[in-house]
Amino acid sequence: MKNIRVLYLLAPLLFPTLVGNALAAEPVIVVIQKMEFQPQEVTVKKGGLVRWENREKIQYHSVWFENLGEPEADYFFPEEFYERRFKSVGVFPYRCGPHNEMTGVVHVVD
Ligand SMILES: [Cu+2]
Repeated sequence: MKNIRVLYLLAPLLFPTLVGNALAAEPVIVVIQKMEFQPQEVTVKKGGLVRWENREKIQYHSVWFENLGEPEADYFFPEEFYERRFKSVGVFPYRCGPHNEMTGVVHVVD
């Protein structure tokens, strides 16, 4: 958990995609609860921000865009969240690293 907190502090330096939230519309929220992404599919405009909020009681999860060839994403815990900005149009499936059956899709449109 400590590592995740440090990551959030450093995130604007490490991940430019997380910068500039204040300039964008409200993020689209995906709730993580009962081992599911809710809703399972969301659509955002190009440049839009998606925020995954962990609302479990004790269970950690991740949001891993495995199909993009990225390394497995960090876990985040109840009351923590993960954000990602989508800069290109497309269909982006993802899953939870530790729970194969938890899947979702982000559609990015012009
Ligand atoms: Cu999970």
